[in-house]
Amino acid sequence: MSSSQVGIIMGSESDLKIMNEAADILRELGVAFELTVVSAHRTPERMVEYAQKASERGLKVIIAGAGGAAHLPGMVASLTILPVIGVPIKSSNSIDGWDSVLSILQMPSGVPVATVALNGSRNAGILAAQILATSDPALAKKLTAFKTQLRQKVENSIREIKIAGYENGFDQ
Ligand code: RP5
Repeated sequence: MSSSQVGIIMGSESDLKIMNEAADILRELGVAFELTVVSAHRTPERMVEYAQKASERGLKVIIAGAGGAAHLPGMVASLTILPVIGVPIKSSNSIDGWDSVLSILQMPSGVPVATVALNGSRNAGILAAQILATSDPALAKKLTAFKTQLRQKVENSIREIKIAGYENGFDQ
């Protein structure tokens, strides 16, 4: 049994520079996670074993990142009923990121992958935490504080722009 709630996997070590943003936000929110490389094409048996054992090992959500012909998130989703969040990566073998996006996004009916933006692994981490927060009030509180910070940041920028002399035109 793993103590991790979220499994972060990626097709290659070269994806880590993007996928570490999911790890960072989960760490900030105090969510236990594990992180490793699982390649759909280069280690297919490892991928099948990882996906099939994820639930019994205690994971609740899987975040899977891959670039190019990005089959990892979809194939993992086909092997587990855990929610899978897919992160398309603009990798060295990717045609401007579009191949990664479409490979992960365009799943057939019945096998969903929650696809975030290209290189959007921070959002994948936040979404994983939000899924866990539906049954974790302490985590829900942290996420509410996180969203409040986002709002305050924008409110501060609105004030600063006004102070800089620009007309607001929409005073609340
Ligand atoms: C994909 O191919 C990986 O997810 C990675 O984004 C890309 C390139 O992998 P490397 O050749 O850098 O190992 O399978």
